Amino acid sequence: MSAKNTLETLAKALLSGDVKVVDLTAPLGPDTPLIKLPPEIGKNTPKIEVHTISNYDKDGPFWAWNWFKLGEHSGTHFDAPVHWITGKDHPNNTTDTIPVSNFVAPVCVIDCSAEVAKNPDFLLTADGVKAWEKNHGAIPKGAWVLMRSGWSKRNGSEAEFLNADNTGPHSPGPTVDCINYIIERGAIGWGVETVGTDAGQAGGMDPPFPAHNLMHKANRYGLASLVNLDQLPATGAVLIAAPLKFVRGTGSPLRVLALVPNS
Ligand code: 23J
Ligand code: MN
Repeated sequence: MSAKNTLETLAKALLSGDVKVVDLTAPLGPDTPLIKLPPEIGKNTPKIEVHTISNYDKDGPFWAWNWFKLGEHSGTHFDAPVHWITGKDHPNNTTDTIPVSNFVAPVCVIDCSAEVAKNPDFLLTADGVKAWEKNHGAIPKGAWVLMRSGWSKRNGSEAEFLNADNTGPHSPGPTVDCINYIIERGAIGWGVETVGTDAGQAGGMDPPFPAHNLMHKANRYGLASLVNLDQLPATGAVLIAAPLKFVRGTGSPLRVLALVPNS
């Protein structure tokens, strides 16, 4: 099929509902849960603030508008390679310079929700990814790989979402060998339902925070705090994830959408 026919078919399918648009984005506001790093390892991102400029009043009689204070890594957000020291010297590693062709890509969804329901510290391994590939085919070069964990059910409560105790946060994520394997397959990025792309206990891995350390070292991307992954097929959807064009941005809140065949 020609590219023109492909797009005409897509446009018709969007209008007819044969292709659905699924929102993978959590609500963004002052109640959005934010990561809490132990103060010994670094500073934290500030609470989100929204301030009124005018609300059809003396400050602007016919209009309403607000301004906000927001960390780059807040809510459903994109991690650019420059976010991590291992990715700092890559070309086009910031939100304003990443080639936009990377913002529309096929997506593989690995369902770990049963394992995570039993164990909040569940880690997806390279063998886990290979077992998924036996059922669904090889991860195509240039695809996003998303870990479906069911964790977004906790997104309404910061305490449940962070799930921290005196031994630190307990939430699922990838092992070092999992990330090395998806990089080898040519994945463009790694996305999760949790507050960051790494597991709660990933600070103790070697290297620490492997999803950040290794993906960004390979000039690849991350997506955190995704929702509605249970509405995606294992393969066959297209992800649209375009961060704001922050100049030299290390990441950005964004609207993440998936184009999904209506089953
Ligand atoms: C800074 C330090 C550690 C982590 C993170 C940020 C994130 O998860 C993030 O939002 O990129 S783990
Ligand atoms: Mn981040």
